[in-house]
Amino acid sequence: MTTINDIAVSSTEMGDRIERLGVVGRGPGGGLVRFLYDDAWRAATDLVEGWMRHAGLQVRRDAVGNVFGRLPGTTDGERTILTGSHIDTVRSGGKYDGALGIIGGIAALAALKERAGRPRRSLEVVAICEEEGSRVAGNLFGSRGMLGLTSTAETAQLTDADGIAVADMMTRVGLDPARVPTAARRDVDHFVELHVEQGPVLDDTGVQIGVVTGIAGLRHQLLTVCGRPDHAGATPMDRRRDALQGAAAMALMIDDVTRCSGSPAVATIGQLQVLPGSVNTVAERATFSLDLRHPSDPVRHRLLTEIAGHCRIIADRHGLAVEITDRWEEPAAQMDTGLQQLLADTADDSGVSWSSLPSGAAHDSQLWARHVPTSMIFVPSVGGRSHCEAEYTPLEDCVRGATMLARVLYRMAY
Ligand code: HGY
Ligand code: MN
Ligand code: MN
Repeated sequence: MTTINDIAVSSTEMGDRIERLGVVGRGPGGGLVRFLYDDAWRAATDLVEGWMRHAGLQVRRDAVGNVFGRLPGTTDGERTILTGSHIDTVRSGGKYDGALGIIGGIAALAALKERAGRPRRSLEVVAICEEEGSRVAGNLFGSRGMLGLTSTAETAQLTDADGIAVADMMTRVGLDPARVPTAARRDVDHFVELHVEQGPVLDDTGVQIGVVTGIAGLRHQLLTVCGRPDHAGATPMDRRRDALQGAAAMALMIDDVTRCSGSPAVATIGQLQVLPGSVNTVAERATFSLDLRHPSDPVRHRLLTEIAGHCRIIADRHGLAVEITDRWEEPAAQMDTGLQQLLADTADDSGVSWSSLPSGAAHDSQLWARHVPTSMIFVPSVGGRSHCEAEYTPLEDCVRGATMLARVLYRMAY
């Protein structure tokens, strides 16, 4: 009889795959740029599809481009336990965010097939087509597709910075936007995601595995500050309506308000555009993004209301107008307590150290958790670095995470 300690993933294969996927989309600066339906995305999905086939899984792609590898079950074969993560990256991203959950998921299913044979319940690994919102503000587009939360109409409306509609991107990679609704699934019972922590907790404490308790909620906004263009040399300082100076005051205020609220509130301004963009013209318009997160939805909403109020006061003081547009909101999510316990017990039985921790980063699991019992396994991120080329997790930790995933899936499906 198989016991969980008989189940282990191949370290050589995982190491090789992390490196191979880790160069697909590598830009001149070194980081990865692998955006929804671009050439790197295409190459990456082909690569992982090949690995799924090599593992002897039944492979298919759905209508939005999610790639699945299935290990069919025997007695309860119609229902599925799904694992996986996203194949896309942020701009200049690292090679572990998302990729580890796919590579680790394939390794886990391959190990289970080899060591334990066919499961009772079907197991699937998925390379999710999009999570980051890097190319279009379609965050979690792949998981939304599987959950029936997107539509053909949305693919016509959503465009990238060059005005290309998702529908046209899809056609270019051989997907039919009219078929988007067929990506919806009703057979998924659980979602389990392996991911790098992307923060410093596990690395600082030397704990091997994180059992995720919940995921912070977030809102993305676009703030547009409007002033008046004037000559940089001839306009006295007291006659200016400088949009960038207003935006800068707002940025400092947002940092202050968030710090005063205390941890775990976080606010990030990652994008700023100034128009007309001349060195010698006072800024007419400054547009910046705001990413604000907190695990308590009411606290997040209160902070956003406070920030909006201060923005209006700053705008008035500078003779400016400010417009705030909501781009995306994802409420906080709780991971399933039964699955957290199962993961903790499995770590104990494997002699692996673990601790419970919340996720500050957003994940596909955040959406899945509203629909099916969901859990996340974290492995350490060296220095807590992520969303940059420096993102790194030693192979030994990646292998340990994938082995924990395989053992948890074994307990759930066999
Ligand atoms: O933004 C996030 O937290 C995630 O990495 N998409
Ligand atoms: Mn990310
Ligand atoms: Mn991720």
